[in-house]
Amino acid sequence: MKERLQQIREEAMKQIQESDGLNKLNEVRVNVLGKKGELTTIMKSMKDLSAEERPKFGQMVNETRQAIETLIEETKTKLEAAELELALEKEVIDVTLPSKKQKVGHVHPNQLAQKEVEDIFIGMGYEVEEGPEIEYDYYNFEALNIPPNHPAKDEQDTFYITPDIVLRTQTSSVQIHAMEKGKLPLRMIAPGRVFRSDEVDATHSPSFHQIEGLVVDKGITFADLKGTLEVFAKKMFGEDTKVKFRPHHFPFTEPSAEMDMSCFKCGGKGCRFCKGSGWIEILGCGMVHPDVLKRCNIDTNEYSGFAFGVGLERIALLKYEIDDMRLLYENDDRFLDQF
Ligand code: 2NL
Repeated sequence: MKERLQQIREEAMKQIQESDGLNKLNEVRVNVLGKKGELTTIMKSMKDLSAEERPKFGQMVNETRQAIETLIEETKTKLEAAELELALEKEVIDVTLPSKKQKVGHVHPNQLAQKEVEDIFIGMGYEVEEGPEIEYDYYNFEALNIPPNHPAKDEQDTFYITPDIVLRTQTSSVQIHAMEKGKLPLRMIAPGRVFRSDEVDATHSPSFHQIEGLVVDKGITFADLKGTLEVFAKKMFGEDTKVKFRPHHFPFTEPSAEMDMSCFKCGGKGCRFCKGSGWIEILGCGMVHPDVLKRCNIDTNEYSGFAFGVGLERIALLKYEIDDMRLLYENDDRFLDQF
């Protein structure tokens, strides 16, 4: 039996040393020390020994068990360290590698143009105000002198949410709210998204942007309107820009006008850009209709005002010489990267 014990010990030690992983080591441990292991089996056969041999042999078995357990522990520690080392090596991150390139966006030409218009008017003491894109019929039409039977109110031109709630067709509603608040004088611009039930083509879209302007103060005249909008055109399109006003009609202004500016491409000689006329139509404007002021509880004996509206896309197309409005909505990187 002693020899058998010695054999078990040597065999176990060898197998432990040859273990190449924690699983293998555990297998050896179970085979030798486990409930049905070799060492346990030999312990059980101790009953066949004589009474004096038994304690001696018992001690030897215990020593063997101890020695095997110690070696298993040591080997386990070594194998664990080796496995950790391997894992760390595999997971190593090379911080010197170049990172993935994140594409940097560009400011949209609409935004560029809006910012420029805003800065020009802020420079003249105007405030920039915003308002809701969904409006009551009253603020979009009625307050602006647009009567119930006006063609602009046709469902072919306006998106209706309910019979008296619409997607705003102009940002004038923001200015009506401002006038209703009653804090005068008023010098403001209202940039924002507006909606018209239009088919998409090179110059139309069901959703576009507008900037409206409004001044209400004592003694405001058409001369103030002309001077202000001339300064705007020069700052926006260059100091050599000339402007002229043509009579027009809007329900919310009286008198009303459209402003043309000299073509910044040919300086007024006539070219493809201005279709040979030397002039480019740029905005609509006028003196705020007294009925509009009165509806906002503004005393027309004391106060008067002027207003204008300009399409942001139109400004962007002109300023950056883009020939199709659809380019502004497609978000094609190759287009936007140019700005
Ligand atoms: C255009 C030009 C315009 C206004 C908008 C306005 C706003 C208030 C009162 C009076 Cl609160 N007028 N806005 C005035 C003139 C022209 O827009 O071409 N629109 C389609």
